[in-house]
Amino acid sequence: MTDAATASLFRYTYLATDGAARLGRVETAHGPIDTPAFMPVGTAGTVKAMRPEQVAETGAQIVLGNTYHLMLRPGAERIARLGGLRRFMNWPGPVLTDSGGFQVMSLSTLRKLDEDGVTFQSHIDGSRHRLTPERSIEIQHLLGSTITMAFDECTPYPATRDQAAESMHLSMRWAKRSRAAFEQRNGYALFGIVQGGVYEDLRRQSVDALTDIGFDGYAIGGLAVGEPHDEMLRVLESVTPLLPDDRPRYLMGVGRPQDIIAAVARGVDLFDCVMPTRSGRTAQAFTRRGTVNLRNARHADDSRPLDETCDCPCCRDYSRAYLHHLVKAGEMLGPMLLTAHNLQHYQDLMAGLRGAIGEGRLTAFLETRGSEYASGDI
Ligand code: PRF
Ligand code: ZN
Repeated sequence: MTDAATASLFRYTYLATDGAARLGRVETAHGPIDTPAFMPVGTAGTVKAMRPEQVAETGAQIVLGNTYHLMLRPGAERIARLGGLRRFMNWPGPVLTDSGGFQVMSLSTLRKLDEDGVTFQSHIDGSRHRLTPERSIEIQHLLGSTITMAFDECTPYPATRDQAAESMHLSMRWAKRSRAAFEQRNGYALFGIVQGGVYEDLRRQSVDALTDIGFDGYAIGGLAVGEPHDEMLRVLESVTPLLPDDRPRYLMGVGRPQDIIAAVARGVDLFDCVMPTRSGRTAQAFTRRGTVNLRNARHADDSRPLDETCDCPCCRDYSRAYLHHLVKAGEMLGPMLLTAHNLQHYQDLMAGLRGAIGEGRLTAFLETRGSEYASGDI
């Protein structure tokens, strides 16, 4: 195949815009992704409590995996021998893998960062490991990742301007090394990650550095790390207009439904977050009227479904009383049903956003759905 044909197999096109929001589609070697899209988190090669078929039934088209967890257990070389992550976990669609630096900083002990990379101890058994841009890209290649993420440092919050600048420049040097280490293949992609903390001029420098290198997509990192909600929106508003409009934009680790809605309105296409899956395991359910805690005794005699407007297996076939019982009894089916519901809720939200953008009624959608979520716990 010619180079031109090779390059055309990973492609982002938008079909409609509404303000800064885009309705689009990403084509990959492993299938399409309709955007704006939410990617369920499958950290350790599984979307916890869900079989892949059930994940697909919610409407999810791509899942996320983690370099950090999979390199430690069961090991990237082993997964490669077993046919790659998609085959290993029986997920036929596209997979995006995070590059590891963020997880090293949040999970491992005795981390030591230098110009070349980071040395750390496993949170599982204390063994010593090293990640560099080159090794992270190699691991993601061994995993067979559809979308590989550049190796970066997520600047903590708060950070002084000097700290944020130093960290961002390191991430940009690592981005260049990530690009050089990445082997371009048909329908596979490498995304760069914008850093720079809450400083708009640093964010602009980061976008310039990444677009000079050239990536197949652009992620916005270093947000949702403790800064106030309006700070996140201010930074987003300053970054998305600078990004090339023919590449997908991914806001890493976000978020609550109201954060996703606000970011879509500002031009973001891809999201991932543990919130729907983790909440499902701690008995918290998302509904259009707010979050519901199934541990609460008020559900004990409630024969109604969790969410009348949802047609997931959990809401179709089970009562709030039964879900409450499962949670109280510590039964595994509780997390399974609540995770399925929460993922369905997130996917329905994304479908709603896509419909609204396509029909030019995003403003009305933001007003109604945004205020519904504002009610908090119900
Ligand atoms: N970098 C990477 N992964 C991430 C982040 C980041 O900044 C974040 C920040 N919200 C979540 N996951 N590589
Ligand atoms: Zn449901």
